[in-house]
Amino acid sequence: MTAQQRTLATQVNRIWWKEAIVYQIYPRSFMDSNGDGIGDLPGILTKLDYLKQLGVDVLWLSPIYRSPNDDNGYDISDYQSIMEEFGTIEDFQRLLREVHQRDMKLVMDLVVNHTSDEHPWFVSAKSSKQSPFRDYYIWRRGIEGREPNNWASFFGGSVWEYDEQSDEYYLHLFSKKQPDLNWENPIVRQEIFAMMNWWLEQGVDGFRMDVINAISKVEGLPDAPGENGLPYQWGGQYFLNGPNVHQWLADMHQHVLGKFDVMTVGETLDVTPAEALLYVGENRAELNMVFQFELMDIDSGSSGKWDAQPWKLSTFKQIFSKWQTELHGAGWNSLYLNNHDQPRLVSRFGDDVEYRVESAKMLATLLHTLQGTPFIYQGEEIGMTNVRFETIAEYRDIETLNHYDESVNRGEDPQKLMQSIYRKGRDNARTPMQWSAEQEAGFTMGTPWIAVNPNYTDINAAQALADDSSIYWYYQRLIQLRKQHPVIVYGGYRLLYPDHEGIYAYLRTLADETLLVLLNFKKEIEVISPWETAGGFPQEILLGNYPEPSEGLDSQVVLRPFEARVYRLR
Ligand code: TEU
Ligand code: CA
Repeated sequence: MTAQQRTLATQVNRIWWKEAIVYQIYPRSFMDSNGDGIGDLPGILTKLDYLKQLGVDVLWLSPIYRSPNDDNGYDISDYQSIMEEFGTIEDFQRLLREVHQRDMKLVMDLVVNHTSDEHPWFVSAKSSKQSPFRDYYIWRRGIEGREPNNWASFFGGSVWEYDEQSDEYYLHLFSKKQPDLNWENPIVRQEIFAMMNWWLEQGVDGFRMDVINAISKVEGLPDAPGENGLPYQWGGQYFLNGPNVHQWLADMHQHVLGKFDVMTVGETLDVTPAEALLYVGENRAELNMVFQFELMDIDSGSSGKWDAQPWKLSTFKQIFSKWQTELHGAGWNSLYLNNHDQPRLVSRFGDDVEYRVESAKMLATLLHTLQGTPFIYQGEEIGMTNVRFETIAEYRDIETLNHYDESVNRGEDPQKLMQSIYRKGRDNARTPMQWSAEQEAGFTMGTPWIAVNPNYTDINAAQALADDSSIYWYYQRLIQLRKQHPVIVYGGYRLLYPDHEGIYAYLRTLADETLLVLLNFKKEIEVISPWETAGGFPQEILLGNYPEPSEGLDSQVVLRPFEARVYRLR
């Protein structure tokens, strides 16, 4: 036994979801099996070997429940059946079986801050104030002919929708087809816990919980300061991390999660590491990890995400370092740089033109050598990029379309709006998975629900599988590296060169093993002599994203554009 293995055996409590790699599937855009242009469960089934070969352990499916698709499944009309376009419950059971047969796990998306307005609960609630389901949602009378308060919805306009029949408004943080559930009602909590138990009894291995820190709203739902409603950045005080959220999650743990060996990750907008620890602290029985948004907000301007700004590497490093340090030994991090709501990582943080392959591998090296559970979003492993559709008519996302309409109505320049949509729109991540250079990228035999990115002829999985220097195979090596070196999962973290605007360098240490990770985030060549600061000398290079080592003095490292290296030190 090496010292490292001894440390591991005695000091570290090994847990499968800390060692796992998660792969997120956005089913609508993953693989279409029947030519209707919409990805489906039988389609996913045909790609399990591709995912297994990559080395991932857990698949997270974005919502597959019945839904009218106002927000692509994040508006659920029946929590216990499968969306017709995606298949049947039998298709689901088969998928789950085949995932388990391959020794992988499957995590469901849990969307319980709101339902669809077509959910039978809401249909009944709306039909009459006497409905037993009325109190499943949040209804208020207007004040002097206007909305009960001035909060703004994430998807534009007020959070309140007027219902003429009852002369009351209902609250929706997202679209008006996504009414918020009233978690204050204990029957609502019971219903949700029962539904979760049902899925866990089916054999699913956990949940990714949609906007879970929004379920508890501030009592009295008071007005926010400011005349035009509540901009997103201020939301925290009113409906994020609200007064009862921890009690309810503790109850959920007691009545549901604690009974199973499952993985949970909460999507939590606007949380600091200290707030995150209240959800994921190892001394608290709530969630395993959360998705933080600090990094995703790094390029947001004062008016929010659409007002995209340049970002600085020093800030980027500061954010990661803060989360690495503050959660170490106390809670657990999730690691991600994109998902179905965010632009593609290589377009946002790398270079998707000249150094697409190098920068995709460099960013992957970051995610897979930090402490936390890495999440890969479909297509990331082949370096898929943002898309630029010529007209707004080709876009599908409700957030993008509402934003465009509202802004054009306010008189903003459509050309400028398209530029910000190219940079930040959610459809960047939602174009079909690029499987091959064949028709519609091999995604469908029909017409896809959203157009494929025209670059599929060059960027696709078939090409990646055939090229042993591809991004795909690099991800496979990174995943293996993590499995071979527990220091990557359980070790400590120390940042070097905090103020450097070109290089991200850090040490990972566990017992006698120390790794040094060097990442060049720029096109310019950088030369550094890290050994003294690192307190060690190179023993071997475990991984790099350039085939040949660069020339330089022994004491120096020459980092080429977007170069990544992982050293083992002695
Ligand atoms: O996202 C929560 C959320 O706040 C996002 O709307 C985010 O602010 C936005 O996408 C940034 O552009 C979750 C889901 O991930 C998202 O797909 C859903 O639309 C949303 O909840 C409502 O369920
Ligand atoms: Ca289909």
